[in-house]
Amino acid sequence: MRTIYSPDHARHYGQSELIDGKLQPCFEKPERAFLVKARIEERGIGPVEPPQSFGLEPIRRVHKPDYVAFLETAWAEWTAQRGPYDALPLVWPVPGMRRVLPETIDGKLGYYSIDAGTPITAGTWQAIRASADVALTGASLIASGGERAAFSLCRPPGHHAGSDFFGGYCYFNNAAVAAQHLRDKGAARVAILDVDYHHGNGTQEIFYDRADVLLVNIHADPKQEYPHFLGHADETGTGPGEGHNLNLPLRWGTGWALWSEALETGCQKVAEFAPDALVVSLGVDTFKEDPISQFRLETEHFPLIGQRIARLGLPTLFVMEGGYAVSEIGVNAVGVLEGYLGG
Ligand code: SS9
Ligand code: ZN
Repeated sequence: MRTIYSPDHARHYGQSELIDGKLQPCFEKPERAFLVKARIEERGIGPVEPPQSFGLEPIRRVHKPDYVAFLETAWAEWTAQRGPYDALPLVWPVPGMRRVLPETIDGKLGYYSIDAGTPITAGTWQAIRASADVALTGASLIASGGERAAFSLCRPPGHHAGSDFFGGYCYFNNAAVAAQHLRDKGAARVAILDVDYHHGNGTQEIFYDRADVLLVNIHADPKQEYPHFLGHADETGTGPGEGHNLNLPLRWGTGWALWSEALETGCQKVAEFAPDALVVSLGVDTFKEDPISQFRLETEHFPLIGQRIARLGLPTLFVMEGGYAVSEIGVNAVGVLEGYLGG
């Protein structure tokens, strides 16, 4: 399997995030992608290749133009109005207020975000463009029919980013950009299977009213876990998208027995939809030792995930999402790919 990887991810290196009432070192750090790449090479999964440049047009197919423009200039605006240190938002337009775009950077940061854990740094723009290109390059390998499967080693991750907001360490929704690209290159129906520990609220927001993209999410119950305000089981899609969103929330402490049942349910839903291609939002923060998560999957379970996905028999793009147990992220992420290849 070919892996797409750009060293430009390392240009995004946040100093701190607001978590548990404290400013702490960012869990989402360059080392994550370095270690996944090293494990790909160690296990001989296949070539590691740089992305092609796709420009902003395929990104604008799922993100609003004003949001894309904001991300491009946010660092310059922040440094001009504040200083040369990371930008974080701190006030949001909740219901009861008005979402009218402010003129100053503090207001814009709140307007375009959902949390204070997702810094904008000097190299964020370059890194998020590279990450989207990594997803798009992987998608085009699948779309051309040349490859049955590919791995887009994206960083920063994407599934919390919506059509016009960032958060949860995510800026551009790489999996959504890839899924839309597959549609635009001829796939009539695309399914996205999100196995990250956290609900992919951004992906859901982007495709919620669409019948051509099925989204299945297996994640920690939002009543207990981030992102808290989306990801409930009764969210099934709207309008033409009704029935094309399946949320499978699970309680803290979930281990392989219950998690794999949800995977089975999710895979059956994908199979019924009979898509032309599958995008897997591959987070491995379901691991029992993940520092910010509360599921209990073990290293031996990750290949089983890949095996089950392989049984769907679909052209498959794996897109890297979360996973913060840095010493194990490579073993677990590549474990899924090895299970897929052997399954
Ligand atoms: C948990 C705070 C979580 C954001 C997590 C984003 C994960 C992206 N107490 N903060 S995969
Ligand atoms: Zn996650």
